[in-house]
Amino acid sequence: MPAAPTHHPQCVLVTGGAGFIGSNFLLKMVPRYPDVRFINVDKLTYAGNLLNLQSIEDAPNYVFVRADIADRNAVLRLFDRYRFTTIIHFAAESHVDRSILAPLAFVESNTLGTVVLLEAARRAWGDSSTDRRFFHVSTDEVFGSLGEESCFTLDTPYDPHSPYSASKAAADHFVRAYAHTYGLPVTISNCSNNYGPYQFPEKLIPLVINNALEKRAIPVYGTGQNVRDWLHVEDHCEAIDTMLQYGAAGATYLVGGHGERTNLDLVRLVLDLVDEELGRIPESSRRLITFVSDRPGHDFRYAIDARYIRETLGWQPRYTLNDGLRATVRWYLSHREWLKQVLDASYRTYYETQYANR
Ligand code: NAD
Ligand code: TDX
Repeated sequence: MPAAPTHHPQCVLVTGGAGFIGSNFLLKMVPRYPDVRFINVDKLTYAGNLLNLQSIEDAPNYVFVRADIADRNAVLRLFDRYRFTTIIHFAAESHVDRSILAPLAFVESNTLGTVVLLEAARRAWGDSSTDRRFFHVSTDEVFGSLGEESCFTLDTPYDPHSPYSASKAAADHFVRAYAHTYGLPVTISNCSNNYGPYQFPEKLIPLVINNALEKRAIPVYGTGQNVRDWLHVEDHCEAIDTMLQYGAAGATYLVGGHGERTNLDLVRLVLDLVDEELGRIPESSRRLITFVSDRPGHDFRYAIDARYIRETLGWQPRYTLNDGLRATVRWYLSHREWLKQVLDASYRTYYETQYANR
């Protein structure tokens, strides 16, 4: 790691802190940095859950505000009330399948919401050269799809394919435009697929665990040969902490787990772990695997070349995929109340819409 920090966070606006990655981040950082104030701003969509944050809700350095980042007046009021030194921007509509069903919410939250934040930061920070940072959490999906070989690098051109990734790519372009035009001090990270505690069970890994628990069919899109690069969410949160404090202003970092698997291999691995943890007959849950029609425009493969962050900032993942998946399966099996609470009527309606007649 470089010797000296490049940024010293004091008052941090965390957007989307009630979601999967945001809550994992706050659960770690609020106790770790008692002298730093964290203001969590979240709209509490179906994906936001304050239950995740119960252990820090009374911490003296933590505040929750319910607001929509695309609501300009609400965001300006926040910037009037707090003197933010730092913005860590997680808030987004994050599920590709939902973006295919209803794209406009993605443009509003992911693209417009980001520009509203950038504009508020530019007004609040002016052209002051004091220590400020806008940290934008983006995704590897902005680069499109890889073939069997090679990885996404810092030179890979943008080529988003889904409404979700297009809305994130547009946001990335605006972040760079604000850096270039107004000198806003920004950092962008493009990360691969995360997994771990508190992930909403619309995403592949928690969906597989939950359906296996309920002995329901496990829907695998197409032939299951698509490849994702899986990173444990705690490794991602540590990477963000490092990039924020030690990364160069204006830099982009690619963050990945070297955890490439085909979806079918991954699903089998998760099911075998569930069987082992529940004492079921080994490999018995594999019979639940059901091939369903493919996701429209389904990207074939994602993989990250994370050399730059490793070589410049010394970050690398700590979890192996096997250990991370075992810990994740155990977490879901021991948090059935959390699962029950998020699997409400709106989840069932979504599930019916997404998976009926596939
Ligand atoms: P998530 O869907 O679990 O959580 C998103 C949070 O943002 C929720 O709490 C939601 O209520 C909030 N939110 C949504 N729209 C909002 C709005 N308009 N105003 C305020 N709050 C709003 O998502 P996640 O998986 O935690 O992803 C967080 C960020 O990381 C996203 O920007 C996503 O694009 C990015 N990312 C995710 C992954 C992944 O694998 N999950 C990988 C790379 C990058
Ligand atoms: O039921 C399913 N069956 C299936 O085969 C689901 C939900 C998914 N899949 C496949 C599609 C993908 O190839 O599994 C893979 C992973 O799917 P998701 O969990 O939906 O993730 P993905 O589409 O890869 O996007 C994720 O990683 C990048 C996050 O949702 C994004 O927010 C992040 O930016």
